[in-house]
Amino acid sequence: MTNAVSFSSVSALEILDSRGNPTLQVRLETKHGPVVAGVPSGASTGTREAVELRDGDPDRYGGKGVTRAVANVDGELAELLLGRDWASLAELDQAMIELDGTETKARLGANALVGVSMAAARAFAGPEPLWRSLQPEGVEARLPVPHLNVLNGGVHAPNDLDFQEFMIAPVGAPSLPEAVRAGAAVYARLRALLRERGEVTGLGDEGGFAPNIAAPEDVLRLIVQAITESGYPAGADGVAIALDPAASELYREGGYAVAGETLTSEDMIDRYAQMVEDFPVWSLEDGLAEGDWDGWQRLTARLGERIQLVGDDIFVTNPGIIAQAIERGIGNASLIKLNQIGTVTETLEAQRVSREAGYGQMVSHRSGETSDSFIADLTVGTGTGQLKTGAPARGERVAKYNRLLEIAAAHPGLPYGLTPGTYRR
Ligand code: 2PG
Ligand code: MG
Repeated sequence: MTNAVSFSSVSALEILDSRGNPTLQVRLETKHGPVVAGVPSGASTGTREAVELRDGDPDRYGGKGVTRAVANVDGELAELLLGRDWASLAELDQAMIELDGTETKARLGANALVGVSMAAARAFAGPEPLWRSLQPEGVEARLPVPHLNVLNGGVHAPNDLDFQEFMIAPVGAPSLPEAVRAGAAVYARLRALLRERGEVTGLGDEGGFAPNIAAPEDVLRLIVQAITESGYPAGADGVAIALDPAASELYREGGYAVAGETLTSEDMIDRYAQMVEDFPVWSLEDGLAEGDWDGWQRLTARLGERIQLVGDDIFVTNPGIIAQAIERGIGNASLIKLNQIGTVTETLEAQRVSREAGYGQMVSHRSGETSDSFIADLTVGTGTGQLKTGAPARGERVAKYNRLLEIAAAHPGLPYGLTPGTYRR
């Protein structure tokens, strides 16, 4: 990101995301040609995320239209960006933050800002691969272990399952292509097992199957069976499991609702401890709700040496919140989502704060996605070693895995796997 960049046109278009909801596509013209970005959108969002600007007009897309955010790109943001040179992405992102003027990017919309920021990152990369231009100094680039979400519940699927995501992580694979192959094999075997059991094999929002199985332990048993029947060891030397219960969504007055029971934070922690005993679960994201900081502290004290504990809704990719959580001994890894904070520069800052504290990092898609593969490059360049971007199926999910395969083929020297020191158990 060394050469100055200027733009001759800045515009956005209202397009559809993978759930059929409107989102933005941003397009910037540079003297080297156009750069484009598609904006993701979550369903199980943290309350402290940057604000997605929606029209609220019930007559269009049930209020979810983004014409105001589009108008902000075409209007105020275009006016800001055009007619001058930009020395760096950091400078451009900072100018957008100041123009917006709110803590949460609510005035112009985080969806407008993040789209411009992602497209601008591509402009700054120029002919260089995007991942390389995002690589911080002193950080080793690497191909990540894909965390493939093969079974969906919670707000991502209309089934009986309360836990949101069951991911398979080929941590023992020798290379990225072999990891993708393992993911696809286990996914296919899981489909066959569900069919044999007479379960539905319809898909949830992230491409995982959405059967009517309520108990998370029953799902874990099935996934372990799918892994071993595909010919892989279940665990560190083969395919491990990562969970995202998205516990903020389970939390009601008085406790966590899981498979018809109401559980306290302590019950939840006991339940996870047992799962870790019984199954090759290596990573747990949002095991407790975003407001349950005391519970998170106890969860970390109990399991933090044993497995990865990832903060998503609780951290919202916010460098300040992550710093507070580190201070309080909460979690040991951050989930990284561009649109939770709203610019690429602040995302890189959240990653720096995490890295310097020795926290692991998993880059993530949103449940509403486009075919944009930006996060694949972000993951490689920042060397996080982990990317979750849904099932090995559905175009908007495989766009990211396929981009990783392209990077792997073009740069055979890149290491594959978890960042050294991040695997626990
Ligand atoms: C999550 C995400 C992505 P959403 O909870 O981690 O899988 O879901 O985009 O709906 O917030
Ligand atoms: Mg999550």
